[in-house]
Amino acid sequence: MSVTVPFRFLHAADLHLDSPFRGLSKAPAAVRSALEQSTFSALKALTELAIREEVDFVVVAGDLYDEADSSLRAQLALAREWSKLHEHGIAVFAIHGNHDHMGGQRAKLKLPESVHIFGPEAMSGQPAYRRSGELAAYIYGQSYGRRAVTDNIAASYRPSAEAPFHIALLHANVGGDPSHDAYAPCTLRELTAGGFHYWALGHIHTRAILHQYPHVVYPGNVQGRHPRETGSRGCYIVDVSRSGDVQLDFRPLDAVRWIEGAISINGIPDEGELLDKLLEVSYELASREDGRPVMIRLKLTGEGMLHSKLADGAILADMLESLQAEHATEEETSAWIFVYELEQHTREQLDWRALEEEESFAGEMLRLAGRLQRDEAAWQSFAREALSSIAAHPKLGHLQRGKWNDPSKEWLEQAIRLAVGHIVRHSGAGRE
Ligand SMILES: [Mn+2]
Repeated sequence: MSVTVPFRFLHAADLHLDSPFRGLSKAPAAVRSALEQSTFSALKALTELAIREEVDFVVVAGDLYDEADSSLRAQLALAREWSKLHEHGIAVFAIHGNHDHMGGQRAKLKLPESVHIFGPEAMSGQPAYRRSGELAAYIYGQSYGRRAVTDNIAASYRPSAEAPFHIALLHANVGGDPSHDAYAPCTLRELTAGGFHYWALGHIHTRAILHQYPHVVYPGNVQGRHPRETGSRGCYIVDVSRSGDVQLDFRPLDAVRWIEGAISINGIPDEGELLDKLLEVSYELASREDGRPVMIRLKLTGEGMLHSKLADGAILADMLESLQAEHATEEETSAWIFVYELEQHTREQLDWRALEEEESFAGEMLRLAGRLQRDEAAWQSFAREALSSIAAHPKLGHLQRGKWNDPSKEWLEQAIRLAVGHIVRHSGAGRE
């Protein structure tokens, strides 16, 4: 395939403007306000990126607003940012998704004429031009008219015009991702067979390139909205060459990043050293996020003498507070660190070697685990038998995506530590 002219566009989705951040009443004011501003900051970063990278146009695949009855603040922000793009000759093509469907209440704000929002009735198409005026592509889309669109709208998408390149905007759950609502369900196969060159998707918040030539792409959301949306969030800059080559370049836009890390208590003698270690690890984690403010969840793992102290919730809470206080001193800088949660996953320190020799149920279990560790075939058949009822269960079987049939040795390690730990705790055996 060859296109008439090379061009560049920006693909984003799921801006979720004015997302609320709940459950952070104890966070310092600077942290709370940065989070409240974060979706707006990401939008501004998007505008700046589009201008700096001299893209020809921007496509946004739904969930511009977090709520269908969107706040005036969110609408004003979008109108303001898109006016800036308009001034730079950058057109915007967008659809509404389930969060910001067109059935909601909105002020009638005037958007620049270079912004095109696709309607909810049916798929329609629009020409997209390079900033220098040549026709670059046709863009197609259909917005949600109500929250729950459960029919396959992709099935009605057709490339209609004689354009050199066809870009389809779609807010949908492709392939039935169970972690997101099954809106506008469709399969990857349907999309790749549809005659489009690039499916600019939205809805799933974790970026993924599902297919190349034709490209089927989720850019993910532009800002993590809660602790489970970890890691960098942003958009793709897409370059289409004269010969039809498509190149994607991910660019982060997030203003605050949610991350997590784990610290083992093995060998740490007291709370003072643990606090030092927690500080060190949080700096180390934050330093990998190119100077962005970070929200960190730290998990305490391992076995050691601190376990029994940490099992006391009050000490854990004190530890978290001290850690937050240490970080609060740098709050003035733009790259602040806030540890919002300290999770306790530690275990009692056991004398595993003595236990393995012991004539007890725990000892017998440890010896069995040892034999299974050494004998792959024995482990496979043992695990399959033990897990067969879960694998056959109509709902549970989907968890872990069929990994029940390929049991990991790590499970054995985790299971034996958990089981023996419980037994010992209730019998008093094997303690150091
Ligand atoms: Mn969304």
